[in-house]
Amino acid sequence: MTTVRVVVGGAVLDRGRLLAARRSAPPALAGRWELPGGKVEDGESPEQALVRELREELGVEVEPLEPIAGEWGLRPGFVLRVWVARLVSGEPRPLQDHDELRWLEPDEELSVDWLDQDRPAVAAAMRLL
Ligand code: 9L3
Ligand code: MG
Repeated sequence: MTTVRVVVGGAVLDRGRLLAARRSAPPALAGRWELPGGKVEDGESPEQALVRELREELGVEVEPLEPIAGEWGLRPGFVLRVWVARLVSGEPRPLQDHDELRWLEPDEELSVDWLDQDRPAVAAAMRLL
């Protein structure tokens, strides 16, 4: 049996803007922008993992709302799935793995260098703004 591990990303929306996070690690990904998140651990749902990851990485509380249709291959054995999420409380700060955060307006989608795998979900999330 092959188990595919899910990496969950959050399309965090607040006041008509989408949160983008610039990775500081690992070196191969540093400087590229992503929808923040991380690996779903055993026994967790993707939504639970997203809430945990964004608490750890950004110091915020979010409420996952709905998945964006689709999944995108990462390195072998890992796929990216993305949930739309609402910022519930806190001001995001780059506590781990990121060195810059930006809230993007609808016309700023292409103003940062997104990781390739994140681009379809970013486009879908921007259509929700
Ligand atoms: N990844 C890609 N796009 C994303 C996220 C959150 C993660 N939106 C990739 C980068 C890493 C792997 O997934 O290679 C695991 O992510 P993390 O646990 O280092 O955040
Ligand atoms: Mg992460």
